[in-house]
Amino acid sequence: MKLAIIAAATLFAATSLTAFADTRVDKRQERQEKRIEQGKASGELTDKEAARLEKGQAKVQAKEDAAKADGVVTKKEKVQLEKAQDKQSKRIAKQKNDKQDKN
Ligand SMILES: [Ca+2]
Ligand SMILES: [Ca+2]
Repeated sequence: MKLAIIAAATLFAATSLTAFADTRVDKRQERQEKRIEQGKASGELTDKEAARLEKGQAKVQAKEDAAKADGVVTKKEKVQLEKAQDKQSKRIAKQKNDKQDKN
């Protein structure tokens, strides 16, 4: 009986953690990572450009971690994260379409 309760509690904790991680912000973050990877592979991004963009990704991630640190991502924090991602998205697009290619 006790074990069942612990198991249920553990499952619940794991499920809510997954739900928490499964946010729009995370999905966008993942997509942006892929866009950078793709840009590296196609040569649209030079190593320098890619490194800079990766740094930007890390910054957004740090912002996300900070927003989550107190256990609540408020509406305001969400808006700020989206804004940071919008900016990052534009930077990726710009670097992929500028004249500096690897090839
Ligand atoms: Ca480029
Ligand atoms: Ca917060």
